[in-house]
Amino acid sequence: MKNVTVSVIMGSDSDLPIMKVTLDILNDFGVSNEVLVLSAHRTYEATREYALSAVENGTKVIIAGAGGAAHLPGVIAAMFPLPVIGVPIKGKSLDGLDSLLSIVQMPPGIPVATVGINGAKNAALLAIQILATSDKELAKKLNAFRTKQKDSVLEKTEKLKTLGYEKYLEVLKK
Ligand code: RP5
Repeated sequence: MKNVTVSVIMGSDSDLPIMKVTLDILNDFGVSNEVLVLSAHRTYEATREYALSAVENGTKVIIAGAGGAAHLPGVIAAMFPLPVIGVPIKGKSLDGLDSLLSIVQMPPGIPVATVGINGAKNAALLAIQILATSDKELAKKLNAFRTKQKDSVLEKTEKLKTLGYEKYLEVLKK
C-alpha cells in the first residue's frame, strides 16, 4: 500500500499550472499526495488501472482536473467509490464552460463534487475538509487557515477605511 491520501490527476500537463495550486495547498496542510497525468481517452487503460487500485493504495479522495469535454472525473468516479472532486480547467474554447458542464452534470448514481472553473484551491480545501471529518489535527489546521484568512480580510477593510478607496487602489497598483 502506498501512503497517498489524496491523488491529484490531470488530463494533460497543460493543466499543471492550474493544478499546482491544489498541490501547494495539500503540501501546506501536510496531506500526503501524488500527482499524475492520466487521460480518460488518451491513456484509458492506465487510468482504469489506477482508479481501480486507488482504494487498495490507501487513497481517500481523488482530485481530477481536466479541460474540454472533460469526462476524466466522471470516468474515475465510476471506478473509485470514495469522493472524487472535479476541477474544470478553462481551455482554449468556450471559457471553460464545456469543461464545467461536462464535470458538474453527472447523471444520477455516480457523483462528482465539482468546484468552479480553475477552482484548484477549493478542490484541495474540500478534500481536506472531507479528511478532517475523521482527523482532528487536520480540523485544527483548517480552523487556523480560516482564522488567518478572516484576519487578512479584516486588515484590508481597516486599511481601506484609513487610506480611502482612491489611495488604496494606488497602493494596489504598485
Ligand atoms: C484535456 O484536454 C486535458 O485535461 C486538457 O485540459 C485538454 C487539452 O490537453 P492538451 O492538448 O493541452 O494536452 O484532456
